Amino acid sequence: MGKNRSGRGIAILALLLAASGLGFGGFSFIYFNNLTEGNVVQNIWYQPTEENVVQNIWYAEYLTHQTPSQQPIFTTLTNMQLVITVNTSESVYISFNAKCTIDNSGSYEYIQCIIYQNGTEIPAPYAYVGEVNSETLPSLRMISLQYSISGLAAGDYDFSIRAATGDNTGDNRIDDTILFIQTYL
Ligand SMILES: [Ca+2]
Ligand SMILES: [Ca+2]
Repeated sequence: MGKNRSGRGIAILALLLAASGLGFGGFSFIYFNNLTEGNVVQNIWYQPTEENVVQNIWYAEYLTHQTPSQQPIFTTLTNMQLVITVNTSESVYISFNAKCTIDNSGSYEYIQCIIYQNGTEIPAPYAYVGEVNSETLPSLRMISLQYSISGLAAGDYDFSIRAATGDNTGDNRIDDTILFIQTYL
């Protein structure tokens, strides 16, 4: 009997926690898993990171909005240029984040951002955000651009983010630009 009462207590507690919502997210999640025995994790894939060790980090930001050059001219965004040193066997990880406001007042409008290595365009991946379905009101678009390069010879490298705007009328703006680069082994 004692065992049965205890079991009901746990079940009721589980229901209360589940009903309490996100405030007890951790607990309700654990109890929910216990109650749905039909759902069983089959496999988990996980690549251990112990073998990849960060060597150096470079960081640049510019948190004021700016208007990119008109396409097809791509110019370096303010502060978005880092000269890094790559040592023997190191790989490079690049991350660029930004917030774009496309004003959409004209015909099709967009902002495109490209990574440049020593002044040469890296063709892909690039970031491209623009209006959808002939929007006429401003829209907000987030950019997250990541790239990893291996096999570089040891030496200094210049990485930059250049952008262009396809813009007929009204300024399309890019804001909160952050460039993060790390080398790793
Ligand atoms: Ca438009
Ligand atoms: Ca515009």
